[in-house]
Amino acid sequence: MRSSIHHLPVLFLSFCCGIVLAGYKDDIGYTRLLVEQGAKMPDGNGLHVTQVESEDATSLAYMPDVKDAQFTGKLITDRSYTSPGGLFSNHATNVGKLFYGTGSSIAPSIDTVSVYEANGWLGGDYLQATNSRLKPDTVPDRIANHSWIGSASDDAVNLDIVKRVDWIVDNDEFIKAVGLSNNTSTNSPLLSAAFNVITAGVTDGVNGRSTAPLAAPYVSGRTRPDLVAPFAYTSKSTPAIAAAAALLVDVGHTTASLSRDPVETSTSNRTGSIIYNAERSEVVKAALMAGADRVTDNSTNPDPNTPKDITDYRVDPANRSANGLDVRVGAGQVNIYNSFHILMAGEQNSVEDENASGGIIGSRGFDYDPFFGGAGGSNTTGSYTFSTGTYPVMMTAALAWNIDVADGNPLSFPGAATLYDMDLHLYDETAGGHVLVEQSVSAIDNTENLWVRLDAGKDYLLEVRPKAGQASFQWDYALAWQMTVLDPVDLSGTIKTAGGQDICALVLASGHYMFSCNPAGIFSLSGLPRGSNGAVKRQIYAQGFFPKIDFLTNSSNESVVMTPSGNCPSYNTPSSPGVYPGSAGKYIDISGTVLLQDTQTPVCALVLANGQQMFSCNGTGSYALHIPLDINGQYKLQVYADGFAPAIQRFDEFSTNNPVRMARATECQIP
Ligand SMILES: [Ca+2]
Ligand SMILES: [Ca+2]
Ligand SMILES: [Ca+2]
Ligand SMILES: [Ca+2]
Repeated sequence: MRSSIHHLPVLFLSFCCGIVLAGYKDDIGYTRLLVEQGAKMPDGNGLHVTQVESEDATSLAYMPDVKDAQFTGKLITDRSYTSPGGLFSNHATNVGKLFYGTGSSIAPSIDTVSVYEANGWLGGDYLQATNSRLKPDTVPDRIANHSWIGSASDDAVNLDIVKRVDWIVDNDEFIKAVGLSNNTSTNSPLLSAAFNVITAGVTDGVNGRSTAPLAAPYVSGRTRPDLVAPFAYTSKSTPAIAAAAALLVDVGHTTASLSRDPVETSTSNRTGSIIYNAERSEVVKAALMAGADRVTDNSTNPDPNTPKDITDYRVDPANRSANGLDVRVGAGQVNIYNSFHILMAGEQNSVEDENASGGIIGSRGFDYDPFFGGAGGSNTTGSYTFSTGTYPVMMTAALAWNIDVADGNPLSFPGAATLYDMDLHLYDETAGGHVLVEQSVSAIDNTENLWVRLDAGKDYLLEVRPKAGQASFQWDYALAWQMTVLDPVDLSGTIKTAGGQDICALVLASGHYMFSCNPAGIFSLSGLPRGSNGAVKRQIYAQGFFPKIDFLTNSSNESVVMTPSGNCPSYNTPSSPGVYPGSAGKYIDISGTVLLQDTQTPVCALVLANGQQMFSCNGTGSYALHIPLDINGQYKLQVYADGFAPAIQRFDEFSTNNPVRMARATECQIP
C-alpha cells in the first residue's frame, strides 16, 4: 500500500567525483585503529543495514550497481521493487561503497543491505507515514543511511515523518545517519528535523545548518550538524558516519561485557534482537560525538578540491551553539579510533546508580542510565568524579538522549512527542570546593556537550541533571567522555619540495623556533606546550613557498611537502645596505612596525635579526631588538607571520628604523 505522500519531492545529495579520497580513512582514525587492532578489528560483519536513495531523474534507478566488485558476496535487495532492471544509480553506488563497500568502507563486512526508493520508504515500503493505523515496518536492520533531503508541502506531513523516524530510532534502536544540504542555509525538514538521528555535515562546514521549524518540540534553531567527515559533499560524509556507527554497533554487540549497568544491561527491539547498552542509539551517538576531533590536521588538506581543517572550533562566539557545539561542524570530525576506545573502556555507572563502587570514572568511557529523571524512584542527578594528574587535560563529553514519541492509541500512531530537558555541568571540587567550570544547558536540543581544557592536579565532578521547572520524568540517557592528557609535544621531521629537495625553512611552534638549514630540511622541536585548544600550532615558512600552518594534537615525525608560491608582491622599498667590515660585532638598536601591505594595520609576527628575536604581537605591530652586526657590518631582518609571505631584508647600521610591510600569502602567484 502506498500512502498519499508518494510524490513528495526528494533530492539526492550531490556528489562531486566518483573517486574516494584515499586519505579519509587516515583522517578519521580508521587506519590507526586498524594498525592497532589487527585481526581483532571490528568490520560490521553480520549487520543488516538500510540504504534509502532518491531515484535518478533520468533513469529512475535508485539501486546501486550490485555487480560492482566492492559489493561481491553481499545480499543487496530492492525493497521498493521498482528500480528499473539492468539500470543502476551512480549516486547509490557511490554511497554504497562508503557505507559497506569492501574496499572503500570502514565497515567492509556489512553484507545484508535493503535499498529503498525515498518516497517508497516514507510510505508503504517502510515508514507508513500519514497512515495513522500503521507503525513503521519491523526490520532487522540496525543502521540506515539517508543521503537525500526533502520536504512535504504540508508541515503536518513533515511532522508525522520525523516523529515516526524518532520513534523507530528509540523503539527499535535503529540508528539513522542523515545527510544535510550542501550549502549553509537552514536545512529542509526531512530528515534533519528529527531529533534521534545523527546528522552529517562536512569538515569545511559548507552544509545545512540548524533545523526547519515544525510544531514544538520540533522547533527551529536546534544544532545541526551533529558530526562531520572529511569530504567535499554530504552524500559522502553521511555513509562514512553511518559506517562508523556500524563499527560501534558491531563492537557493542560482540562484547557484551562492555555493558555493566546494575539494573539493565540490554533491551530488545521488535524483531527480538538483543541490544546491549553499548550498542544503543544514544550510546553510539554519544560515543561518536565525544570522540570527534574539534581540531583536525587532515592528510586530504590542502588540495583545494578536498576538505579543509577545523582550526577555530568555537573560537568566534557566533559559532557557539547552546549545546556546546560549533554551529558549523557540530561535535567536529568523526574519529573512529577515539569512539572505539570510548566504547571499549566500558560502561561506568553514576554514583547514584552504583553507589558501592560507581561514580569514579576513567579517562575514557560511557554510561547508559536506563532510569533517570525522578519519576518511579529514579535518580535526578547522575554524578561522575575524576581527578587530573601531572598535566592538564582536554575533556570532551557528550550527553545524548532520545525524544520520547508515544505509540498513541492503536488507531492514531504516532502519539505525542516529549523532549525531556537534561543538562550537563562540570564542577571543580578541589579541596572541598564546588566551582562551576563549564556547562551545556540548551533548552531545545537532545544532546549537551563539553569541550574544555582542565588544569593539572585537580578534582572534578561531571553532573547530569534535568533542567529545573519540569515535571519529573522517567527516561534514559547516554553519557560518553574522553580526557586527553596535554603533555608537551615533540615535533620533528623533514621539509621538502614535491620533487624531494630539502628546504631551509623557519619552523615555529608555541613560541619556539628553529631553521631546518643545517642539515637542510631536518627539524626537531621538543617539549612544546599546547594552546587553549589542546593542540600545538606548527608554522613553517620558507621564502618562495606558501606558509604551512597546522594544528597538531600529538607528537609526530612528519614529512612536510611545501608548495612553491612563485612571486609575491613586495610592499617594502628595496634596501641597499653598504659593506662595513669595521663594524662587525658592534651592537646596535633596531626598531620598527610590522604592517599589513601598505596600510597602518599592525601584524603579529615573529621578528628575527642576527640571532635575536621577538614577537610584534602587542597590538601595535612594533618591534625593538638589540643586535650584533655581522662580518659585513649588516643585519638580516626576517619577519614571519601566519597567513603572510616571509619578509626578509638586509640593512646596515645606518638603517635602524624600518617598517616591515607584509604581503598576504594569498597574493603570491602560483607558478
Ligand atoms: Ca532509549
Ligand atoms: Ca549505567
Ligand atoms: Ca538511574
Ligand atoms: Ca538541556
